[in-house]
Amino acid sequence: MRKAWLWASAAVAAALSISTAAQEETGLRSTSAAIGATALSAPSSSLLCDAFDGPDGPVDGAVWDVTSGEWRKVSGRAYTASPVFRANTRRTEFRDVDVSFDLTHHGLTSGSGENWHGIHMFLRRYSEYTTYYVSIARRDGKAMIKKKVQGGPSPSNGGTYYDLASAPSPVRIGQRHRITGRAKNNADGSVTVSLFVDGSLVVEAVDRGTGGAPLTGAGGTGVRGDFAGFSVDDLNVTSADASGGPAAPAPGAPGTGAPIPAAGAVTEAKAPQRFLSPALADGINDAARFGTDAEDVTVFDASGRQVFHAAGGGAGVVWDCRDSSGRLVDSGVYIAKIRKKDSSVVAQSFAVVK
Ligand SMILES: [Ca+2]
Repeated sequence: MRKAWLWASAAVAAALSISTAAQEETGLRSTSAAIGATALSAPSSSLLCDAFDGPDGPVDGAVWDVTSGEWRKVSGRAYTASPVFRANTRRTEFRDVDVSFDLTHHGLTSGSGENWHGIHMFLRRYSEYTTYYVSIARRDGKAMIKKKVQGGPSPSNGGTYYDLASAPSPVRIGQRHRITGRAKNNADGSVTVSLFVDGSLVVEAVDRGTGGAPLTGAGGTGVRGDFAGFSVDDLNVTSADASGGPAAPAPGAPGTGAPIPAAGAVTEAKAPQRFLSPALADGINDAARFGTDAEDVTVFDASGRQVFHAAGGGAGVVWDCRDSSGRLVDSGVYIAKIRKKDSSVVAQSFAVVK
């Protein structure tokens, strides 16, 4: 019962607060505008659609094969903050398609790491060794199109990555963007792979056989994250037979993310933080700081297990992401039940990433 209450009452903010440090490190602020606007075409036929609605919990295992990490539906969006996240569609018949989804990048979950850490998409994924690979937002601020081919001169997990094209990524941390990846065969046997953000073409590559034959056959698609916290909604795979840009996104979906919230007033019971990165210990989002209006705070993990409880005593409760034994909690979604001075109870959710 307690678990049911928690998930039913947890009003999960769509826009988590932003790690300024992570944003600066990624350089995403300084990225330039998209390289070209593209006319929007009429919606194509939908081949696969996941709105991630329904009860909170794991994403639909009949649709998704999550081979690494965790992907959870919370209030109708799919969240992950797993350091190594891989989710592939079980269906693999996608050839000339647009793969579109609503993306909010909540920030990188590690203060240091490789340039390629970030959020990516698979297109025409034949296997973990052979796929087109579209980097949507990387630590170094780039969007990139790559191809992974089995074997090759410098194999990584059984395949070699070849860079096909790159450009600055327009994806901003804390804002919602409509992402579309496209793979399309050409009459001459080459394959064009494109990335659109909010309806504009960002980067495109024509594969004429880099590292091996173009991947002209049908494959799966998927989403990948490396040390990134992000959420996804309204994923659609549509036929890319129609020429032109991706189908117009739903009104209000792209680029309409709420502005970065200001720090909450110190009396506000809820903490201004939503996204906690305690392992970094850099003073930014290391702890949830509840205001003095919070009489006491109890924090539960996603399974309903209590991990923390404290009374404010007029000074405000601080949860430093540690459980009662002092151990940093695992990465995941946590719910705080906050009893206010007027005895009313409010819930607040947090994504903890280490
Ligand atoms: Ca949804």
